[in-house]
Amino acid sequence: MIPNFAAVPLRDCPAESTAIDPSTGGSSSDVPLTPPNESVSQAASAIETDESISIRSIYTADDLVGLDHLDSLPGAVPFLRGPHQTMYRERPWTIRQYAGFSTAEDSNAFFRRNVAAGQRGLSVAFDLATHRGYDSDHPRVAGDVGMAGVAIDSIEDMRILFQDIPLDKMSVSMTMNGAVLPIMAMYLVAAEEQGVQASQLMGTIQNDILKEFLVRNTYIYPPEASMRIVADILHYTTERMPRFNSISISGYHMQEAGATADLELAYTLSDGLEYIRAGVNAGLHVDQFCPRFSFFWGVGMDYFMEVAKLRAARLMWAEIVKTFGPNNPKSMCLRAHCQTSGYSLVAQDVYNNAMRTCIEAMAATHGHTQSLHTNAIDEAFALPSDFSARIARNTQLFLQHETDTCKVVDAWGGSYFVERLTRDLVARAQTHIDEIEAAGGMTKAIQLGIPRQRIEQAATRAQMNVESGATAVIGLNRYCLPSQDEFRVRKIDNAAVLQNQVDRLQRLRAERDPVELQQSLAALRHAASGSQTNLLACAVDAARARATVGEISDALESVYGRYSAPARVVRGIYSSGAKHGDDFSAARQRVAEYTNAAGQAPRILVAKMGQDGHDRGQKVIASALADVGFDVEIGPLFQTAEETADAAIKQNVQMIGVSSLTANHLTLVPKLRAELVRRGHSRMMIVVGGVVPPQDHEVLYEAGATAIFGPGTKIADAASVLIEQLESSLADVPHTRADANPVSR
Ligand code: MLC
Ligand code: 5AD
Repeated sequence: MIPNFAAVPLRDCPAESTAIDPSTGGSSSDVPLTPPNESVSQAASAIETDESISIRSIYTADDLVGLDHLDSLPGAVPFLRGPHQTMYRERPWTIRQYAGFSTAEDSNAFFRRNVAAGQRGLSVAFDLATHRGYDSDHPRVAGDVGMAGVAIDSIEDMRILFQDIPLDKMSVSMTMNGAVLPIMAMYLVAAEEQGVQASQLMGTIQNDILKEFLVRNTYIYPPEASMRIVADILHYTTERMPRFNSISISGYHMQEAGATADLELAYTLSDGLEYIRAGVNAGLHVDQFCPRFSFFWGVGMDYFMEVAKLRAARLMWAEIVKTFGPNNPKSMCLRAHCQTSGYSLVAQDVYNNAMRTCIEAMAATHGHTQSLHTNAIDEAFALPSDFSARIARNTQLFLQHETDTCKVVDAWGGSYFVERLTRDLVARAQTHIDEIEAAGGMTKAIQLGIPRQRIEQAATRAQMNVESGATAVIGLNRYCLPSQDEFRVRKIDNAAVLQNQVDRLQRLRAERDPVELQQSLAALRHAASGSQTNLLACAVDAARARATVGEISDALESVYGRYSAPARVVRGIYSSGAKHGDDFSAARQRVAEYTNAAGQAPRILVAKMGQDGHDRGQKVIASALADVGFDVEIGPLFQTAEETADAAIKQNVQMIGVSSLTANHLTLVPKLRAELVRRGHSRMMIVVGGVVPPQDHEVLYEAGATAIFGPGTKIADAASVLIEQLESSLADVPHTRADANPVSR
């Protein structure tokens, strides 16, 4: 597909942005080269990373002294240098692009096109309705069906999703956590219908519920019940699916939520430790299930740090598993999938994202990932189009076919710097693991809010650093384009997908055997109330009886209940940034003047509607607006438009900030406006922030939004716009629309 170009205005770079600022590390010549053994001047030139690791300008053989892993080899404990002896020489990493959108038919066709073009493994993205255990016709999910992934309601959809894809030959990863039972069950039945036995299936189920409570938020049941489900899946796959990876323990989402490398490493491994305990408590020996544990890392722009992270992870995991007395070395071997960083990609000068993704892909492969997804350049606008997906996939093909990446194993082995960094990162991560263990393990630490708080603080700090220019982002705070060409992004017809799903559900409900269905759901409820019967085995029976995702989830919810997490605003971090410029002070001043004149601070509800659990943007914006002087309410996740309107009125706010990252804004913003009008609050302002493609702007303005803030917006700028609009609104002057480009994500 040829991009469709149309000019869109961009926000100006800061005036000083094209000049090199020595304090930001903008020029390497600012850091004097330090001769070996001159430790005083070395210390003077040290730079502190976000992980609080001190980086000197030069490393020598002295830095390797005392490192006891240097003689280790790839393919042997502790696997620091790679899980296999021959690594990519024998078999390159799997090019595994995460994808899914709209209907099972559309996604199946996309998968097959991608495989024909060089992709080697599948990775399924489900829509948020499915993630949260709702059928497409549930009233809470209308705006989410088919938007952020493929809509799956029953075995009928699952069969279509894998049509003409031989499941005994193609390894399939499924990113599913909350609704893991119905999805695994439907996958097993779809395979069965292809004549493929469970024992032949190759692939991975994410099944990592702890990080959902931590950062990703697509949980359904409370933590304890959720861990029972994880343990039952470990049991089932251990007994019947020897080629299948039972879990993909994920740090990726932590990095996306703001975690630095040490936090991502520590909390992911702590989650892994908790899952080992769950397996052992369920009566399994580590050698029965640990060889099929797998991991998932985010890989951002700090190239060396990311290489070090992948190496450090393997070393640390081997040490952790060792304490459980494994006999099989494979139990200690950490294998991982990686995805390049979505957060690092920006809407401004969008083709730069191809270079970012390539650098990140190099870090992932030089760190020796087993499988990789490379993000598409239009990440900040929408799901990948065929055009952007091709560039993303080809990035990996280039590395595999046109470079020497696959020729040598652990090319960084022995590097003074990388080996030292690996060890320093291990030490930093270990302090966080110790903190989690002292709190009683990850489940307890999550309840105490320790990891979430540290990640949110890191996210707010990262936002501040981008805004102040301390972190360089080309095209956003350096070397900006005056305007950029827009290109065509994938657009999903939410209403058409919804109609397709509703029709198919109606046919299914009319045709299946109701007695068989009810019996299978009763058996599932019974299994959930006790502890003896495997929940996945029961879910498979229910899927065979044509139970839907929603019905299987409801059966479990009737026993376990549905979990909702408290929302909180982190204060003081954004304002503590030493490098804030005049715009921050100006925004503060502006808010203070407004507050003095009005007798109260401006009041905003930062809301999340629909099933989108990405709350980094919501949290960061809420914290930053609080720090510039707003009175901020933060709404719970997963709200309907009706609930959001009610909350805003009850909390007596003047404006609602809608944070949208999964394209449900086109359905939910007009609905929110209608609900406010219906309740007699038509003057309440609505502003929208997040991933909003330019072609959606007009629809949102028509629906009554007064401002739209895209990825990268300076929060200080946004605050000034909001005050301006509030004043216009109070003075009954029509708003000027504000496309204040860009906001934080
Ligand atoms: C590989 N093999 C070798 C070898 N290299 N054997 C000998 N020598 C070598 N050099 C063997 C392996 O042992 C294995 O066989 C087989 O080849 C396949 O290699 P693999 O390394 O296991 O690769 P793969 O099958 O791709 O599995 C990678 C994985 C797996 C283990 C990391 O878990 C996986 O595919 N994960 C993907 C997860 C994913 O896509 N997640 C998306 C999340 S997106 P054998 O016999 O040992 O199996 C998301 C976003 C969101 O979460 O929030 O929505
Ligand atoms: N298709 C392709 N990529 C997706 N991502 C999320 N959903 C999809 C999808 N349906 C990617 C984005 C996002 C990350 C979590 O996964 O890159 O940042």
